[in-house]
Amino acid sequence: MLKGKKIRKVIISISFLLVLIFTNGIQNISNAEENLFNKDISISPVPKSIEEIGKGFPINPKVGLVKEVDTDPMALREVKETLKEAGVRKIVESNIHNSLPTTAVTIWVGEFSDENDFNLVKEKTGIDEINGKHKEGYTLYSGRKNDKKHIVLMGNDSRGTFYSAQSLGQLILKKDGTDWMPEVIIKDWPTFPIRGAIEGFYGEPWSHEDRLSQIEFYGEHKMNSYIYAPKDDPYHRAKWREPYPEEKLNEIEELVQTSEENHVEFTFAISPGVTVAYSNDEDFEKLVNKAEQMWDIGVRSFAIFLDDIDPNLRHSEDKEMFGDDENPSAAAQAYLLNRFNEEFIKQHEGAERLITVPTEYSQAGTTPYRERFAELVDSDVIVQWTGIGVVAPTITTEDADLTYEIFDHDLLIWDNYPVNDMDRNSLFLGPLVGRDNNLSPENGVIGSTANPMNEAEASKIPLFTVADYLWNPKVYNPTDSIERSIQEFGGDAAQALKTFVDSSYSSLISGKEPFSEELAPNITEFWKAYENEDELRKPANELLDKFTKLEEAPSELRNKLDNENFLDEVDPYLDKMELYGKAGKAAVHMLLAEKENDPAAVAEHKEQLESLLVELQSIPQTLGLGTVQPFFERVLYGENLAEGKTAIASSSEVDWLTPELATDGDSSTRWASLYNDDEWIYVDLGDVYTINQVVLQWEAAYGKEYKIQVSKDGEEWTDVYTENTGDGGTDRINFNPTQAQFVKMQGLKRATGWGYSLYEFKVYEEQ
Ligand code: LTM
Repeated sequence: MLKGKKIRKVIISISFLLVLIFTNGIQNISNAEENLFNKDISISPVPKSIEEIGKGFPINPKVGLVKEVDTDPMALREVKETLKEAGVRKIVESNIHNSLPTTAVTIWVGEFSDENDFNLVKEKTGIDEINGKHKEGYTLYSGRKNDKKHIVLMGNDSRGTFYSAQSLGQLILKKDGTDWMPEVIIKDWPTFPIRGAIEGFYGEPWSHEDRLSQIEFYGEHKMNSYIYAPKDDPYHRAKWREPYPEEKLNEIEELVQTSEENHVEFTFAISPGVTVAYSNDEDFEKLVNKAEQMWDIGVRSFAIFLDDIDPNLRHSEDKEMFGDDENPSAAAQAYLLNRFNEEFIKQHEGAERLITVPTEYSQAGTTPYRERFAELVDSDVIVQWTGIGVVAPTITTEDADLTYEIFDHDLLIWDNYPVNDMDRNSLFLGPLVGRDNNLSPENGVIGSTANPMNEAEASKIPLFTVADYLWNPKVYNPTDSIERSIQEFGGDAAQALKTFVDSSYSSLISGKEPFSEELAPNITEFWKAYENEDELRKPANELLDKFTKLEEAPSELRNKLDNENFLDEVDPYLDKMELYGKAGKAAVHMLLAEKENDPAAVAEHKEQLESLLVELQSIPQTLGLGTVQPFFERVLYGENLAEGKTAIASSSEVDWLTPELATDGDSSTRWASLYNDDEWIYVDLGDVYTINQVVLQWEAAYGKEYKIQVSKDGEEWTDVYTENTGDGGTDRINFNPTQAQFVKMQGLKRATGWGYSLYEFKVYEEQ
């Protein structure tokens, strides 16, 4: 935690300032004084309002600290750590009711909700009005009175005080080696009451250490919720009836304690739906026993999840009891939830509201199940919802209003971002996007928990942006937020980390590939100069610089980033990135050598490029560098004649998986046929060429047996190649040079029950 703070102190966030000034009228940074330091202020999540009121002052080695008897101990801990880091060696502590310190700098920490106490703080420090209404809110004031400097950290409640301490840790800056406190008034509070993460993915659960570190991270970023629901923790789902063994229980107890110490609500979730008999008393008892086991170690928040299960009732006793209901599943589930709510939650004083996720959590609009579920489930149960779609590209206020109307229960978003359990060879490091800036509890949404990646450390990069959004969605700016996340996480290696994040951005909610997009104009300029016989050096050097960035970022990260877990998690991705950089350089050098009529150098670079491409292929992890592979292919095989050309197919599986998507040059889009063996697709090259190579980039629905046929008129077809043992992936097919305008993949036998599906269908001319 300490290290994180140190890094934050030197963050430069001019863009943050711009966000404050231009995107939200509430915020106001006074520029009455020419003060360079305001450019360095970076608080994340972005506060609701911040006003700079003076030049700031240095933090002396000896400071006073005034607290209340019941000042939040975690806030005090944070303040003391921050002060220690700021070089404070002596803290003169006193209670507000005792004699006050006479130090040059005094820090006041507490809620000061008693009127007399507040008046005293006012009189001594000069703080005027406060923001006292919002839960978890705080006022942070730093200024001067009678030659003394004061920092007031005043929470509206204990969590608010804790958050004011977190903001303090981010405010103190380094100025010529001195720790410097800017003079500001911050009035801040969260928009969403529940903000956090749900460890709700399939696959390898996080380690105990990962979880401890996550919980601290949530506290630092003003997230207040962690839902424990790893699908592949057997005691959570498959073996839900069994109590946790002692060792696991001890770990969970430590998680609960750490959560408390970081003002995070630990929710224990159980997923009994795979095997439970909803009406069975013994099953109910097992459920309650499991919850009791958790209660005894300090858990106060519970969830029963019913996602990804058979929507039909399986047990005869359930069929008997609920079979006649208008929606038997909803009735059975409501029975179990309400019984647990009544007989466990309501019987335990201090228990939080029960949380659930229904079986139909991602559909658009109403369904008979949803209607019945809404009608029957106790009104105080919180319902999780993923937005429209399991991984919702957007979540709008309209979606929320409609879903709230349907479920008629408070909604808590289960945001399936940045989860990558469905694509274990990709990292989703980009910011949260597509969530409406105007979404708020007024739309029935009381918060959101983001489902992260199996890679815990790497998840912190996008989770930072989730925290930013949930605290202050109105001013949330994904580009600015991810920038601040990179600065914080990357520290000295921030630049290299940015290159890495920009190459691992793509996800199901954002098709963006920033590094690839940055590279695209360099590639275009390079080819333009190459083809027009223009001076190639300048565009070549610019392109080489970009590839050098890719090549060098991994070693810079490995050398400068003090985060072994992260480096382990992303190791193969870094290897791949380095290879891309090397291959890119070899490709550029190959073409330069060709222009310089140096066949020996061409051969050398070509061989190097080919062997790097083999190495690249051997690493299954993927990066969001879509423009790079076509560049390599063009260098080696010439232009893809099919790109952008008309494609015709025998059928499309659905109307949006059209044939042109196989010739659009974008390997993330695809054509798919109906589920028949004899389906086909052909491309019209627009003219007759002498061709000798076809590349088929298959989706999971690939051809086991197929032919490549060519034609000059699109009517008479000649076979040039037959495949009898296709294994999917990428098929690079060479055949004798032949003249053709039309090139066809004629399916003979599908490999799966699906049809044929191609990301790309490429055709190359003889070199
Ligand atoms: O989203 C929900 C409610 N359930 C599961 C998650 O456990 C899983 O991690 C995500 C992403 O694969 N999809 C789900 O359907």
